[in-house]
Amino acid sequence: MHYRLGDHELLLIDDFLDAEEARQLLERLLHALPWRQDRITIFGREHPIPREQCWIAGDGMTYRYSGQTLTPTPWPHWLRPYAERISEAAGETFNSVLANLYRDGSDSMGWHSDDEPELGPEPIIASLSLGGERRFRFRNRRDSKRTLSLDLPHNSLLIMPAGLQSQWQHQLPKTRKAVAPRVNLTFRRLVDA
Ligand SMILES: O=C(O)CCC(=O)C(=O)O
Repeated sequence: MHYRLGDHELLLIDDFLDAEEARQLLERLLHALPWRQDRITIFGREHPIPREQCWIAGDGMTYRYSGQTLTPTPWPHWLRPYAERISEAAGETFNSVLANLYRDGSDSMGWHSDDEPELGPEPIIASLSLGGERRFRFRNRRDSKRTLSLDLPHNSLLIMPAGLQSQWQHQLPKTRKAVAPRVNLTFRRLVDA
């Protein structure tokens, strides 16, 4: 499915993995990753982030965002083949993943763009969703009334193209609906890594 966002085209691929493969990958991610609820500082006050996360990358590839410095968990060997398949689908060579765990509807991610300097000027981001379906929203950085909402179902891959991050922000809002835990893997390429 293609969605138009200003000059950009988003691609959402449903049923990206085989059903059994997706189920097994979700189980493995839930149980085998060293999930952490890190803390961020907003206006001088420290808060726990409303989700758990795990930064997966090569040795020494730290990642800074929202005042946090994430030190990498090494690539689990079983995740590598997925990085290769997703790199192929997105036309980019990903070398790192930010994994997010939304335990229930009160976990969320606030408005932001994936525009950290480590990602270079025009990053392509590919985002694999596993588990409970959640709503995902975009808003234009210059005109916040321009928005787009889509639902990200289990086993879908969203590809955000080059150039999108500098013009659009995204968020994963909280929901009052009863939702199953969701794991999201955002594949990234750290430049000069
Ligand atoms: O959970 C999601 O689908 C979004 C994650 C996200 O925005 C990010 O990791 O930058």
